[in-house]
Amino acid sequence: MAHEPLVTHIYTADPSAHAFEGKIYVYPSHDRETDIQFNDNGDQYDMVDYHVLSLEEIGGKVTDHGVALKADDVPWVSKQLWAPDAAFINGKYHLYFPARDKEGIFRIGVAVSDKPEGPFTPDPEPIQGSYSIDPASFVDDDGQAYLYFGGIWGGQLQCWSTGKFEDSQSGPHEPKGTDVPALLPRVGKLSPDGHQFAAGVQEVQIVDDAGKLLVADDHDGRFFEAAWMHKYKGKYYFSYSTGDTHYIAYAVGDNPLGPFTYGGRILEPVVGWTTHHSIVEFKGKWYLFYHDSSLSKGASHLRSVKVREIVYDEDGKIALAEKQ
Ligand code: FUB
Repeated sequence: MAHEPLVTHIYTADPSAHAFEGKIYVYPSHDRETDIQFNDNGDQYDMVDYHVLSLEEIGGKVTDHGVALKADDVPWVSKQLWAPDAAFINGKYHLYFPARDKEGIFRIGVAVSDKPEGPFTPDPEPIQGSYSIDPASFVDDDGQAYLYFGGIWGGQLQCWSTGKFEDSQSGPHEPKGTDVPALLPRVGKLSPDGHQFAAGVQEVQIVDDAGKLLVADDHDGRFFEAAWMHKYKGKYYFSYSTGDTHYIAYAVGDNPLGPFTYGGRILEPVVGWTTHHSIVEFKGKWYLFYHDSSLSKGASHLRSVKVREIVYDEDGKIALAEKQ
C-alpha cells in the first residue's frame, strides 16, 4: 500500500476513523492556509469547518461528503475547530469537537446527526465540565460510552491543574523533572444520550512496568495530546502523541478508565510538527490513520490524512505491518 494522502483537494488532519454502516468514516480536522504567525499556542491551526470522508475499501475511492459542521453554526464557538471524533450513541451519530469559546478557552462541544456523514446539529452550549482539546470517544461492548480528552501547550491542559482555568499557566508551561508526574489526559463516562458527562471527569493514569506514573521529563513516553482508545482481545489500548518528541505511543489496561501500562511506540515522527492518529478494525484487519505534512512540503499547519495497516504480536504488542 502506498502511503499517499487519502485526499489532496483539501488538507486534512487529526483523523478519527470508525467503521459505521459497513464503511470507514473518517472525521478529520480541515486545515487551511492562513497568514497567522506560528507559535507554541497553535494559533496557526485556525480551522473553521469539518468535512467527513468515507471509504468502502482501504485503498479505494474516498468520498468527501462536504461541510458537516462549521464554526459559524455553533453559538458558543469563537475560533479553532480542532481534532474531532464521532460515536454512534442512542441511535444517533455524535460529533465531538474542541474549539475556543468566546473567552478563548478550549471547550468540547457535541453535534448530532442521523447519518454518519452529517450534517451535524450542534448543542447550543459546550459539554458541561469540558475543557482542553482532542476528544476521543469509545463505546464499550456493554454500551457505556467514554470521552477521553486533553492536550498540552495550545490545548491548555496545563491551565487546569487546580480544577479551574488558570490563564497564567497558558503557553508551553508544563511540569518538569524526573520525579514529577507528567500531566495526565482526562476521561469521563458519557450520559446515555451522549450529550453530557454522566458524572465528573478523572485523570487517565499511564504507568511504567513497575506501576509508577510516567514522569514529566519522560518526553519519549508521556502524554502530550491526541488520545485514542480501542479494544483488542479484551484489553483496552490507550494511544496518544508524545508531542515534542512526536511519537505515537500506546499503553494497555484492563479497564477503560485505566490505569494503562506503557507498551511502546506505534509510529515514529512524521513530516511536520504534530502527529495524531486513530486505530480501527475493518474487515478483519487493523489500521492506523494518521497525518503528515509531506503534501504541503513540511508546512506544519497543512496536513494530510493517510492510513497504514498495523499488526499485533502474540503478546498484544502493536507494530506497523510494513516498516517503511
Ligand atoms: O489540529 C490542531 C491540533 O494539532 C490538534 O488538536 C492536535 O492533536 C494537533 O494535531
